[in-house]
Amino acid sequence: MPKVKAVIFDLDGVLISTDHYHYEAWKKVTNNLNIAFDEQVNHRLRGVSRLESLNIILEQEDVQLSESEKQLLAEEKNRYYVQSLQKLNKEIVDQRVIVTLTKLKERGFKLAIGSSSKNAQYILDRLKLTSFFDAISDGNNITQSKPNPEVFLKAAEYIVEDPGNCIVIEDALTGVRAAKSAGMACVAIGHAALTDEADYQIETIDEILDII
Ligand code: B16
Ligand code: MG
Repeated sequence: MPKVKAVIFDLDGVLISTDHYHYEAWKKVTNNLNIAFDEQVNHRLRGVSRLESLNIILEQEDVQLSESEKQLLAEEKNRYYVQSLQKLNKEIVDQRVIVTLTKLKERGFKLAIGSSSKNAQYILDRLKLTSFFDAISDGNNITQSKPNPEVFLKAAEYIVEDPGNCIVIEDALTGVRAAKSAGMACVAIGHAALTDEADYQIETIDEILDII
């Protein structure tokens, strides 16, 4: 592996887990529509953009909606989700996250976020994590979501680093594929650790400190 100079973190599922908030928000939308939605479908939404998530939910039930109807449902889901995000605060951040980010900064690595979420900045602010990062690449600055590499390539561009010197930490298979197709090394954590498509698998985030 070439010398790693920068670490790009996925947000949801890596630095914080808001899966259940996404699930509850989509559940309210699907209940209103009277269509089926369960934890297994929710699992397929990991790392996937809001509109693509809705398409995955609708394809289960073969529901046809116009683009403007979908837009309204995605906005409704986001209102529920953002309401839940009010519960986030710095006390709920796993101490291993703080220790890992602190030590990586001390060791001179550039740190960036590479998230599909359009709420990434808000979440980081609520968790008081924003100051650790040199750049945030998220759902607001991309046109194609993971497994397209755009979000990670933009992160590398923002921190002025060669993609080959970046390592990505991801919890979603789509994110692992995005990282690999960006030409970056990838560490899988959580659900993505079940795949061998990443270069490394870890159980807890502080294990990165032994890898790079
Ligand atoms: P939003 P990540 C992703 O975040 C989530 O894993 C995924 O479930 C969600 O649909 C996506 O963000 C979009 O989020 O609705 O807030 O824009 O894992 O890429 O940090
Ligand atoms: Mg994720």
